[in-house]
Amino acid sequence: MCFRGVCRDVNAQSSRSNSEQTAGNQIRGNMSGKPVLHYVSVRGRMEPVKWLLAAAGVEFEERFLETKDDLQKLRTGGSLLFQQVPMVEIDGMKMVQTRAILNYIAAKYNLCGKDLKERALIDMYVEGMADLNELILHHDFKPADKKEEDLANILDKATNRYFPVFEKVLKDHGHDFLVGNKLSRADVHLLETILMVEEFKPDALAKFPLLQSFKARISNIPNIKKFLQPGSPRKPPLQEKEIPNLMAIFS
Ligand code: IBG
Repeated sequence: MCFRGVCRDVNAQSSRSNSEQTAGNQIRGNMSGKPVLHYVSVRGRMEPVKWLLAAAGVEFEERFLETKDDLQKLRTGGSLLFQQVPMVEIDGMKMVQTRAILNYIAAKYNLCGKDLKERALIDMYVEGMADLNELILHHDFKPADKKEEDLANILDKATNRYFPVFEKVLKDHGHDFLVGNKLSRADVHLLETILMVEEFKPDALAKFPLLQSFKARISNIPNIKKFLQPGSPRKPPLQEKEIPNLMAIFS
């Protein structure tokens, strides 16, 4: 899907204007050693990247595209392999493609299981969640007359296809985490997904007691707890009024 971009301050730590930040980023690169996340100032495709970094306890900086020109600057500067964001500067690379970025972070911070078989399970769970998340991502951009039907489909898929699978995994596996006995990216992505579905339907977990306790447990892991607190880089749900600017940036 194509939208427009925006460039704004991430952690709200800087008093410089957005355009100064954007221009500065082109010139300076990243002196802090922290990953730098280039995206618009909404959840979109960057949010799971922030979740993984936060879960791993990694601090990062954000550069928000605010105009199509901001996106264009990254393109003409040769920073975007496929002319698209998300883009993450990390370990001397300018990574694009959300899944590649997530795979790298998960591998680097040992969130992919202890062996190939754990990794295979984690990948299956994560890909299932990615399918559901893709539906959620596109919901905000559906025309008004299709929104109700689209939401019904999301809730149907969440509560009749995906949540039952993860409820059963937790039951059969019998540990605190989806795979092995240690936090993996699957746990992090599942918590993110649960919270998004609950924004649509607060009682979405009513029939899933193990997912309820999973949610409480994972939310309480210190790095994740911090990310869930107000003032963190986590983004709120997209607002209708933000859509025209996104369309302007990416169209
Ligand atoms: N497969 C790529 C990935 O996962 O990184 C897709 C990237 C992508 O589509 N990026 C969009 C883009 O750069 C921005 S995300 N478009 C410009 C172009 O020329 O293709 C847009 C988006 C939002 C919210 I914001 C939900 C879904 C998509």
